[in-house]
Amino acid sequence: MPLNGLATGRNIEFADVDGDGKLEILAAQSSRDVAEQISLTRLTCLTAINLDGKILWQAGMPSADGTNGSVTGSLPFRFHDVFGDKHPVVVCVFGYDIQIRHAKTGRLMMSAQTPSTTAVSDEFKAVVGVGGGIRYGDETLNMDVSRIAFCDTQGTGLKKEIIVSDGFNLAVLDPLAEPTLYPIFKHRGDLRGGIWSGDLDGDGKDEIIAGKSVLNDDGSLLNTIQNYLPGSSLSIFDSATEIQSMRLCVSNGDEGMWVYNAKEFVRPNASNDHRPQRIRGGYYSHVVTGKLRADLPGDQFVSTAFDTITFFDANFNKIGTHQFEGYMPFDGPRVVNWTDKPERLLLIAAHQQCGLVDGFGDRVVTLPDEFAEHGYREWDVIPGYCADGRDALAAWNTDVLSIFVPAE
Ligand SMILES: [Ca+2]
Ligand SMILES: [Ca+2]
Ligand SMILES: [Ca+2]
Repeated sequence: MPLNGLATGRNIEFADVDGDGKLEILAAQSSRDVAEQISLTRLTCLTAINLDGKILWQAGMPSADGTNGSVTGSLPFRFHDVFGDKHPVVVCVFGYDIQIRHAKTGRLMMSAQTPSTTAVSDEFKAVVGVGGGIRYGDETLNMDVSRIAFCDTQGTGLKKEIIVSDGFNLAVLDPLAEPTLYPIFKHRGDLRGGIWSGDLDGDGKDEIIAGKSVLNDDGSLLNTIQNYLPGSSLSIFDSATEIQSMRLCVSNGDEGMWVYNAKEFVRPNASNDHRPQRIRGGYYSHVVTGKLRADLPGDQFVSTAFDTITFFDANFNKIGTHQFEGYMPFDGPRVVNWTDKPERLLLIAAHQQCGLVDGFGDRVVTLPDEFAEHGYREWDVIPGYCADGRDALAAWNTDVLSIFVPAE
């Protein structure tokens, strides 16, 4: 399908936008020119497109040059069932306006100013540091939201609350609040990196991990992840089985990786008496998990480091490494359900020659020549796309997006 530059980088979400059972895409654009022209910050255009390339709706202002982005990372837009009524909506932030849009039509259902930022103390500046072009956020304005996530701090059983963050400020918004989208609580900290929500202490309400901060369901600070420095990745696994308790992995540059029992973070003074498992020797990216090896119990874990992929068993013992010279791996491998066997395969790099590899690091699926012909830069897995539940692969550049399914 044609993309016509409407997606900047990897800012595409696959979703059944109109509820007819077939997938569409949401493509987000960040154009510096448009941002300057109509006073926006990150997201400048959001387009719902079906897989024939027909535009269903568009918000913001499209730019002919979608590659001229002022923002290279992820843009603030998400498809989610915010009202818990099985009618998902699109949550997006244009400039300092957070919006909830009707997914089928793009019609604006509600909008509000993004929450105000919290003033920064000198103490906070001293802790966070000033190197590497890091800024604290504009002290006089509202949040320039860079991330959207969802949580359930009220214990409703559905993730209906919206988390917004600009990297230093975080707010949890109630979509049914009066006034509209009013914060339930706000938090200030070094929140750069991913946002996770889930029940860490078993009280039926979500805790939130954002950057270094571990927050209780009422917004109070439970703990700080000291090893989580800028550039680290955080991976959290809550699929507990007999030999796997909930794990929290912090990979931190040359220092290697720390593996914590995530539930330790909710205990008082946990950081003093809890010793994480330390994995040395190499730089690790985001960790993924899946059933990769039939000969080993439980699931396995995988992380990439430059051109090396490292496999771990269910207890985070290293079981193998494999080198992929010449390929640029993703910031974390992708687990793919591609064969009729229970074992999953891995997508390591956006490179045709790399193919799909198994839990031993061997290439078992060769990708078609079309991958190389189009020079796709962005790839993703579409979970459960096939009628039999198997996944599809999507690959795209600024002009065109293709979806690939297993051959048999
Ligand atoms: Ca659809
Ligand atoms: Ca909880
Ligand atoms: Ca709690």
